[in-house]
Amino acid sequence: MTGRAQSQLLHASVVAMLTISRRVVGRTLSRCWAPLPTATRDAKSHGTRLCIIDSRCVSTLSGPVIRRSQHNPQLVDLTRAGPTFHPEGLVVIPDAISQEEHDALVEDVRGPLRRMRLELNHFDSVIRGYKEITFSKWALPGSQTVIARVLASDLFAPGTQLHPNQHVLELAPSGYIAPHIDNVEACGEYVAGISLLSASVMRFTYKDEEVRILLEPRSIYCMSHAMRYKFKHSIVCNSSPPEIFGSRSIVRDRRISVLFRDQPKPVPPEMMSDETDP
Ligand SMILES: O=C(O)CCC(=O)C(=O)O
Repeated sequence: MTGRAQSQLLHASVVAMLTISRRVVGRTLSRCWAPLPTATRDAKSHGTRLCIIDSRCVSTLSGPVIRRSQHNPQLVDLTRAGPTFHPEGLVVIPDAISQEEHDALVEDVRGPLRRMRLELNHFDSVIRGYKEITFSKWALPGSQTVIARVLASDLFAPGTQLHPNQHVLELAPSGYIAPHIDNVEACGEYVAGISLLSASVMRFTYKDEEVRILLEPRSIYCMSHAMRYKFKHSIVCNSSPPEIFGSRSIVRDRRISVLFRDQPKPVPPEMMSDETDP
């Protein structure tokens, strides 16, 4: 049997298996996300990708696989980078989700965000002008597909235990995220984010080194290694004159991000930040 025939057979059997399991899982699909303690990527077959959560198959999906190889280096500004920059630790994938998927995510979080007040100051003073929720009730098929596609991507090393919920952060046009390192007691090695609505620039700083990335709507970024542990990251506030990235002038408007993090794990000693907090 040729490799192609073998993969077609595998594909057909997987589709048949999923058709049966989807009949069983059926309408409980969206509720499956919430109560489960961990989400582990991955299981893949040709053309059909399965999302395994605690060994239960809850979703099939179609659409392109999200792969690290889709990283676009033009979205990373290394003009002021130094020796601590870790290329593998910063992936930016443009057009990672479709416009329909983007709109589904925005629609799913619209109600919960609308009911919240804009917070002017985060408890640790890191964020200003924002709303945030922990979210798991993705109801629209487009949103569920995005979540499953991210879990099935190769952004996270195999076996990574992702938090089952996503962190959704809305930033007002006048809001900003000050330079910070995510609490290592709350999350592990990865922070990945899908950007919605408005383009923005994220800045990574470590001592006198700086790296900037351009986050377009529908893109996904993933930070890890030194970029997560040593560099502080921030989303700059709208300034006049506006932030220039390449030939573009970026004026951020209202922005929503959907963030994926993994469970806390020991920080490798060489990754300990030796910078003092601001
Ligand atoms: O909104 C984002 O993409 C980044 C959020 C962030 O910096 C954080 O939650 O630590």
